[in-house]
Amino acid sequence: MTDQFDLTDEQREIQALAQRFTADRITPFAAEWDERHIFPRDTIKAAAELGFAAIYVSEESGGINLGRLEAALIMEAMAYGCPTTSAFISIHNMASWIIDRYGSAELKARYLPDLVTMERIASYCLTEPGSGSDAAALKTSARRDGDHYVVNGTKQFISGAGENELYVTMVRTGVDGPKGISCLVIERDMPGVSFGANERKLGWHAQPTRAVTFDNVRVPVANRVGAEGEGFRFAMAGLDGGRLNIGACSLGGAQRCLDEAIAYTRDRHQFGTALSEFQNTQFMLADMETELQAARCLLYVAAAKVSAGAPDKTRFAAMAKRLATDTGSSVVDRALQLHGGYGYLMDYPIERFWRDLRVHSILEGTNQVMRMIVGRELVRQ
Ligand code: FAD
Ligand code: 2MC
Repeated sequence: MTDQFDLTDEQREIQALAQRFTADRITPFAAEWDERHIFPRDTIKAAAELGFAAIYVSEESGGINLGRLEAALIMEAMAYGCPTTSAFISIHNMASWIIDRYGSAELKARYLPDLVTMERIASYCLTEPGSGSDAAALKTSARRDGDHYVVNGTKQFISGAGENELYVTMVRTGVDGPKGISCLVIERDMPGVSFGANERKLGWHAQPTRAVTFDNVRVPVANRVGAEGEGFRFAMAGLDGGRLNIGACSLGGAQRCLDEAIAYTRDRHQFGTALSEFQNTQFMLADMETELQAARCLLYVAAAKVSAGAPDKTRFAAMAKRLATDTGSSVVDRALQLHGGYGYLMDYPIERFWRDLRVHSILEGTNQVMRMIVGRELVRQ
């Protein structure tokens, strides 16, 4: 029985590799990236050298072709240093996987070599100003004109926008609703592509978020991923994995804050004793550890289901994302409380994780949407 619930040797190796990378290249610098709003492109590119830009891209396309559990382990490890950077790399993985999984041989040959090395980085563009949770209501239009589509519309809240070279974009080519949506790879330098101002955010300071506007952008038909009308399904399938990764980013960030809280409460004395000797402290730490382990177990099961293509994979990914992100934020909040006033200061890392993890309950589908996915499947006849 134990074997079934343990990581394999190979999984432990990949986890250790990601942990070493994080300790060397992320953790020492993350506070400065946050404070000075630095986008660490060199570090992100160094992650690509380890294969982390194409974790579940096939080997024939240059990826390392691992499963979703391995991806979660990598994201969790990197989020221990910087959830923002880890999540950024996750989004690139999601966009690259969509091209590898559903794109034509020609499209893959054109883009994947640069994506796996992160010579070029990809954004994922679904959200619009008028359609967030109701993603299938998107309006960005792609009208066919010979060998091209003419794309018009605006995407909102796009991670990496302006910096990234490629935009895996859901557009409307047909009827209203999900069946009229297609997926196009749009290049930053195509005429008519422009970007809004970098959003001023509560967290995720180490990466830009901007609106992307398409004004009569002529995109070759050859840049369409799959057939017309399949884009929404690709977008959702991508998010099955993305949601696991975002959950893993919350777990990694929360684990860091739990470790910081244990160290801090052993060190800090009040009323003549270490804070860690108070039963209240031990009970809080015990609950944080228990809840984190429970969320991690569900996330790893969900990851195994997405890898295996299980029929209930989407429901499990939604449950795991909901639980891991809510639990992660709650653990970080309690870690902050255990630091007292010092937890509120930028001299300690907790407040950064508190801000960075907050958005994980909102993006890649709000946690209300996660409940919708689970709930409606439960009551479906
Ligand atoms: P809304 O959909 O307007 O929701 C507002 C509130 O209403 C939420 O609490 C929601 O849960 C609730 N609600 C909505 N419908 C229902 C319902 N039926 N039942 C109950 N409650 C409901 N998008 C991309 O495509 N690509 C990106 O790279 C990207 N990066 C992002 C980065 C950041 C920092 C942020 C903040 C967002 C990013 N997003 C991105 C967008 C993100 O996915 C959306 O913000 C999210 O899906 C919610 O959409 P919305 O903001 O329009 O909120
Ligand atoms: N995999 C494959 N196909 C899927 C799927 C999945 N996980 N989920 C849905 N589909 C298919 C579904 O089978 C259906 O096709 P068919 O009619 O052929 O069976 C089609 O897609 C439409 O699905 P629904 O009927 O479920 O669509 P609906 O409009 O009712 O709701 C909902 C979909 C609410 C789940 C979806 O709009 C959603 O996930 N909203 C949240 C948006 C979101 O997550 N945005 C994240 C943006 S990215 C981001 O934030 C980043 C930081 C990158």
